[in-house]
Amino acid sequence: MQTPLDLGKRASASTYGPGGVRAGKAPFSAAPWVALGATLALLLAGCSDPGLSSSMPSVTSPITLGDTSQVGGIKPSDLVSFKALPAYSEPDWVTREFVAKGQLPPVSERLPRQPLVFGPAAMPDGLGVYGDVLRQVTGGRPEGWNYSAGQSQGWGGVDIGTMECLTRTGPLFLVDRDALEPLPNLARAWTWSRDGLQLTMDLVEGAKWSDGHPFTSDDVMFYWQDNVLDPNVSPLNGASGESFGPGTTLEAVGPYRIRWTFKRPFPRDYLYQMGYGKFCPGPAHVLRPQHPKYNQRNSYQNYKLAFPASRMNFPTMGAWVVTEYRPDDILILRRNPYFWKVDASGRQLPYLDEMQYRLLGWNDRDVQVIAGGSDLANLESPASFVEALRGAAKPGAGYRVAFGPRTSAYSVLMNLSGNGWGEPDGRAQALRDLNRQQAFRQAVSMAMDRQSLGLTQVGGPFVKPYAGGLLASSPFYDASATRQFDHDPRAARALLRSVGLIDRDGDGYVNYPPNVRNGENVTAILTASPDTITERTLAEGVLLFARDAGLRVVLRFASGPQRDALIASGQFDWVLARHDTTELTTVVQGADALAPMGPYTHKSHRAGPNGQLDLLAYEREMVRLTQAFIATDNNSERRRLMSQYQRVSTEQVNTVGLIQFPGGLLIDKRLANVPPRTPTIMFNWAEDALMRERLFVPKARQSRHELRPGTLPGCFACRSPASGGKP
Ligand code: BQZ
Repeated sequence: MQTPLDLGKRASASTYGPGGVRAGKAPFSAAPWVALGATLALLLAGCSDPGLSSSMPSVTSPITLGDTSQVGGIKPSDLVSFKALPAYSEPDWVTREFVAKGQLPPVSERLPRQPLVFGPAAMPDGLGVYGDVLRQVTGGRPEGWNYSAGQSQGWGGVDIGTMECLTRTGPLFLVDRDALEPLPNLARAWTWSRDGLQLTMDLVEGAKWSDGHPFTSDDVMFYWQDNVLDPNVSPLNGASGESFGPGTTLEAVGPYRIRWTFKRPFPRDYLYQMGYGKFCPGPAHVLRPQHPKYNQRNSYQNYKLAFPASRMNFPTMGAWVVTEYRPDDILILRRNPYFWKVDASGRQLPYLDEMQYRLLGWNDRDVQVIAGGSDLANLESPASFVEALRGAAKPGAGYRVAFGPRTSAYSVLMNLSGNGWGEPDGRAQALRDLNRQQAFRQAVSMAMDRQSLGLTQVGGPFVKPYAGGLLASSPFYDASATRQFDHDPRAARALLRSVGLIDRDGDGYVNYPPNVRNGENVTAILTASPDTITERTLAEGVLLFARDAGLRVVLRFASGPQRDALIASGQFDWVLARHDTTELTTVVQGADALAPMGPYTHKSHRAGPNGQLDLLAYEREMVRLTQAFIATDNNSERRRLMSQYQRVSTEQVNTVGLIQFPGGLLIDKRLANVPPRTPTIMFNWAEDALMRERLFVPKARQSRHELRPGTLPGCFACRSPASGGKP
């Protein structure tokens, strides 16, 4: 699909590759896209699928892209519970080729005393059958398997398929709002002490890693003490001691019991932090021997890099294990023979024997499903919606499109640190001083034409303006408390003038006052990812609309890990940020990201070299409101607090919201048990919300896409016959 901005024309002399810098000149028109809406209704007809059983809701009205209220209503215990079942089973080929040949103990011995059992509410298409493969694509690349020390497995849901955490939040979009609490997972049950200062958690007794080694509290304590609390180690997804509250302690009170002690009573919000991505322990029996505390020959860098992506069969607690990796080509994962979850009939999960990840670009994810080369993709780039719908509407199309609630968004984050975070040079410091002025932030917001920014992506009802703050789909959203700054370049210029910014040299851009930076042009560098069309066109749009208000914006494109590093180290003026966390929708999960709660916790405002966090007055108010929200369970009080939060954050333009839209899923029609209206991102990414271990393909529809049928992961540390001698 051709982006409206047609970069070719303008990009001649001044363009550099990713990370390069470019200044924009010509204005653009959005009109051609408006007419697109009408054709959409036709295209949406292609979203339902007669093939699956009648209980599978067809996506007939994806246009109702409203809040999340329709989704949910299920009791947590109807989704998952822990109990012993009369009998267990596994795929016949596992029994025949492995158990019968003494290469594996019987399934009943591989499962815990009381495995996790998925209830009927988790099976919209009923109990599944074994077989087939789930093919996906990721634009990331595996760095290695030491998640505890910060290595990514390539994102795109790879780690969500291999890592298991104490609690689980992804499927919470299905849960009754009044019963909302993270689901039990590796922590199968928990009890609070009377005063709420202690939380005792029971782990799944008898669960094992995919190499058969027992999972115990030792794995939990190694992750906590020697990774989360070790200042030399930064687990992936940013877990730190602060994530669970200052002064919080954790102890093992038995091989299957742990106890938290907190400084404030009943901090239930930490149960969300114990889900994906902050408390997913790794295999201590493999990691500890490489940790410098236990192996003096190793540095912390050695420890981090001790398990490169080229090493196969790294032990997991997840449904699948990585058994093959061809760089820049493919990751193959095979079913974990020790997976500790079953369906209500005692069938050990997963149903799908293999998962494949093609290693391509982020834009290839939906393209590959449309082309029949992949089975599942998050449709998170509005610029691809039309093509995806057009493809699905074709007779005999192999996939369908399922839109979820409007939980995706983009905004511009401004670096609000005035005291040196990211070691700004003179130019950057002058810009930070402007970022810290309300009138300047409001001027930037008024400069943005959100309607047109939306239309550059896709026409029709999908994309809505986003004012910043909580997303409209949030149960805590209060429209009356949301200050919208509509597009008004003239008023924006007036606000810039009110802070002394006028175009003194007639080049169309406003200048600093003569005593600041010798009165040079104000220049803001906008850091954005080049990975998707959506991010590239939005960045261009911000540049052009800012220019219309007289503000010079320069684009700096930086990809995935590089961009994440620039942001984490504070080396940015402005960042085009995709909303890929949970706090602005769910609020209850990740609430501590709503404001700069600690010196090193917030995405766009951290402490300077002196360790001091120079909060603005409104930020202090947002911190106070967030603390009050976290400290109360009273829902009406929580709604009142979030209404105040919304008023402050949008009035102050804490972030410059741009667009909000529903994410979707592209799903191969042969896949069953896909919950209706699965959000692309809400309590976690769709790859978790979907509970992929219970997806299945009816026998009659099973494909021949499996690459390694009849094989199981080998063991990691030894050369065993089971893996045909492969390590
Ligand atoms: C989903 C997600 C699963 C990370 C990543 C990626 C990294 C960021 C972010 C998303 C990808 C997909 O997001 O875009 O749809 O599959 O993986 O983990 O953008 O570069 O660092 O925060 O979650």
